[in-house]
Amino acid sequence: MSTKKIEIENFDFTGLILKEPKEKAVGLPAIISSVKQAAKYMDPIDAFKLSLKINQKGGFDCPGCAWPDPDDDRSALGEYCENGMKAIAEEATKMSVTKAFFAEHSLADISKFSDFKMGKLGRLTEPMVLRERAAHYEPISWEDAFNLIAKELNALDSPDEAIFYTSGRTSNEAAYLYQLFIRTYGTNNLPDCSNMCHESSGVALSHTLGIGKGSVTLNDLHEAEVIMIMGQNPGTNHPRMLAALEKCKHNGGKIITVNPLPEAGLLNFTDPQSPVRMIQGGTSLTDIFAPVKVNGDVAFLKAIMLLLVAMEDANPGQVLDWNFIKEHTDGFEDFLAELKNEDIARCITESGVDRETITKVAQLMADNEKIIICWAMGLTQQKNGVANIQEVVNLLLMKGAIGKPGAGTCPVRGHSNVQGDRTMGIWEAPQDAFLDKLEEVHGIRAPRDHGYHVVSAIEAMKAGKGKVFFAMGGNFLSATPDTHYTAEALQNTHLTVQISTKLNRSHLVTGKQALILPCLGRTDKDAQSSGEQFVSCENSMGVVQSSQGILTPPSKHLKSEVAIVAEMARATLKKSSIDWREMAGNYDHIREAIEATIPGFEDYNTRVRQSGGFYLPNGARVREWSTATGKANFTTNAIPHNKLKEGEYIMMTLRSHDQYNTTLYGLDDRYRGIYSERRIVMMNVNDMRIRGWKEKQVVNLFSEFNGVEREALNFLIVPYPIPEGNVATYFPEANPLVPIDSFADKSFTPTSKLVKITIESVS
Ligand SMILES: Nc1nc2c(c(=O)[nH]1)N[C@H]1C(S)=C(S)[C@@H](COP(=O)(O)OP(=O)(O)OC[C@H]3O[C@@H](n4cnc5c(=O)[nH]c(N)nc54)[C@H](O)[C@@H]3O)O[C@H]1N2
Ligand SMILES: Nc1nc2c(c(=O)[nH]1)N[C@H]1C(S)=C(S)[C@@H](COP(=O)(O)OP(=O)(O)OC[C@H]3O[C@@H](n4cnc5c(=O)[nH]c(N)nc54)[C@H](O)[C@@H]3O)O[C@H]1N2
Ligand SMILES: [Mo]
Repeated sequence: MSTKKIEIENFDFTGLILKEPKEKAVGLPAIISSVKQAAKYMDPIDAFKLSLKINQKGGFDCPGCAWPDPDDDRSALGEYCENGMKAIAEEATKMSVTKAFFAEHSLADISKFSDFKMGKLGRLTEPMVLRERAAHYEPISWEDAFNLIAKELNALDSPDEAIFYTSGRTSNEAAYLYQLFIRTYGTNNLPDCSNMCHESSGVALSHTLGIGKGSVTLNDLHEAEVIMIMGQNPGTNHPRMLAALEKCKHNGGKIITVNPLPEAGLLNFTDPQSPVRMIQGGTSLTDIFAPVKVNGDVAFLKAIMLLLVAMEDANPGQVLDWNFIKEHTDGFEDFLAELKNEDIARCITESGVDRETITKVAQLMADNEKIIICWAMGLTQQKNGVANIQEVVNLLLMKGAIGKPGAGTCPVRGHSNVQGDRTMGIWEAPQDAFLDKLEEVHGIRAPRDHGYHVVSAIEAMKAGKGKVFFAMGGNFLSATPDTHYTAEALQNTHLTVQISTKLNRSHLVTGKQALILPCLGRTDKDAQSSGEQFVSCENSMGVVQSSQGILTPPSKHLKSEVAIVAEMARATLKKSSIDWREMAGNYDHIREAIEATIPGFEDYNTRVRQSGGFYLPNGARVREWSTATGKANFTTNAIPHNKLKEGEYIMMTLRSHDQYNTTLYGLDDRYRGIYSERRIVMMNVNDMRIRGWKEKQVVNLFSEFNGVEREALNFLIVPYPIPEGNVATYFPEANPLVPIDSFADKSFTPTSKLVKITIESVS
């Protein structure tokens, strides 16, 4: 028996180097950076083959982000981007983790590796089991692994004691089959990464517009007169979005950026596919930069709306879209009355943006009709995440800027198929209509009680009510809030199972027993009994497209996610009337079931084979409102107050340029000028001066919430242009500070961008 400790965090510094933050994104340095990454970790022929197929019609869907591909012409070089290439290099690496590695290294040994080093070990190659009290993982046959899962699942007092997490890379086919298995087994415990991501968008948009997805298409972005980008860093996280913004500017559009940080990618951009423009120096993207305080967005939006109302009063009929408001919306009177109660001076102060800038933004909104608002985690991961997005909707509704060309809502999704997974029924709170259909199509009885989301799943495991934890991808331990609390929760279970491509810390912090089930990735060929298969994914704008890998898998022991689910279902559900093997043998059969169950997938097998795929129906896009009122709803939302005591700061946790969530491509954050170190805290120089602190000062961070103290030790201060009172750290290093019980109202999304902390100098 091993008594050695599993490390949950790694505190070592790696050698901080600071340079001036960049004012320009992409261009030549981006190409060099991704080529270096590919050259270092991939076979050169594989790298070349993949670069030609990425996001091409009939190619594979980049496992990076969920940004859509152009409907028409796509660059011959592939819809290429630096971070897409890095995502691929990470998956198509020539390195691999074999049974010899696990024989040599105990869990305790591996846990001493940094996350960066662990990721670089390469692809997982065969199923492994961690027996009770063992110090090492050992090989297990697939059959024994499925039998172990079946035994544990069937031994539970209730199916609700099992929890099935999903990350957002899972294809439509695997996701549909997975939820079908889970519901046939008998639970709706389907937490997913959306719970930590765009759940606030889903909740807000469903209530106000009747669909939890955005309303715009890529062409709308090209056509917009004004695009406002809130709480999003596309230069790093959605690089191909910059090309759409550039097109918008080229067509005369204006861009407003609302962000506490002057993110490089939004200031200036050079398209890597345009050598001429690369030499010319690129396009300046942002016309107005509004540096809001963290969580100042409701106040900011209300200030703009108050100015619009004032302009409308001065010029009746010139500013607001009365026809739209009358015909399509509900609740305008109440909304307006509440809005007029707000004091504009107070809104401006609370937003952190000066009056002049806010007036300029309001003027642009007043003068134009085709307006798009884009947002990501800066708005959703807040206590008032749902309110943030409802205010975004209010502003668009006043202007009638939804459901017409060049206008609408644009929540920019994260994982490449996170939106598709939800469409497929990966949701702890499924609608009855969906469950009715599932029952009808498959002759099963679907459970009706809603299941656990991420936060309640952790609480359930902590309380001993969640006994088997299953993860379809992802890195639950490191991605969730309150890392040490989550670790205790996972360690409380009987069995943890991870279907994964790469080793991560969730494989080390386990239940009494643990399984690693290695699977094929997006870039791998997927051969089943009827031949080679393709899968399909839905991007941020509701386009469903096929994706087919082209590389020989890194090991012959890998199974596809679909095959794993099917075999697990066969082992667990002895009397199931569903032919799991037939579906796994030919994914067309899964798509037939999807077509029968979910609206919008008519002729799925034909249309998914069409070049470029097809659009799913979207009510908001055509002004059909599936809301309780049958109209688009205005809402009223209070301005949040974050009173800080002396020495308190609001911390947001961000992605660096060299990471994909918990996967670290490298240790640099090139655009922000922060190199070779991740244990940093960005701080305003005035705040530093008050405390007498210098650049690279070593500090510890503490958060106190509902009487519980949390800490994250050993961080280096980086002076940065961030509003006073706000600080920024990287995710996942700062996750131990995010309280488990601090989540957004209504959406339960952890407040990863709103953590009150104190900071103490170490020396
Ligand atoms: N290369 C790469 N691509 C990715 C990912 C990755 O890790 N790496 N992750 C994927 C995933 S899952 C997701 S969800 C997306 C995430 O994409 P983003 O949401 O762009 O990612 P974050 O780093 O969380 O950045 C949030 C931005 O919000 C700003 N912000 C923070 N607080 C506030 C606030 O109160 N108000 C406003 N207005 N802004 C605020 C921050 O300064 C930052 O610019 O990216 C996806 N794409
Ligand atoms: N503090 C803080 N916490 C956050 C956030 C934040 O901004 N701040 N962001 C949140 C957000 S937006 C999200 S989406 C979550 C992300 O949470 P997750 O989705 O759980 O985390 P990832 O790091 O994306 O998961 C990476 C792992 O997925 C596995 N993987 C990769 N590709 C595949 C595949 O094709 N199939 C399978 N089966 N496995 C694969 C690999 O083993 C890899 O180690 O984190 C959330 N956590
Ligand atoms: Mo995400």
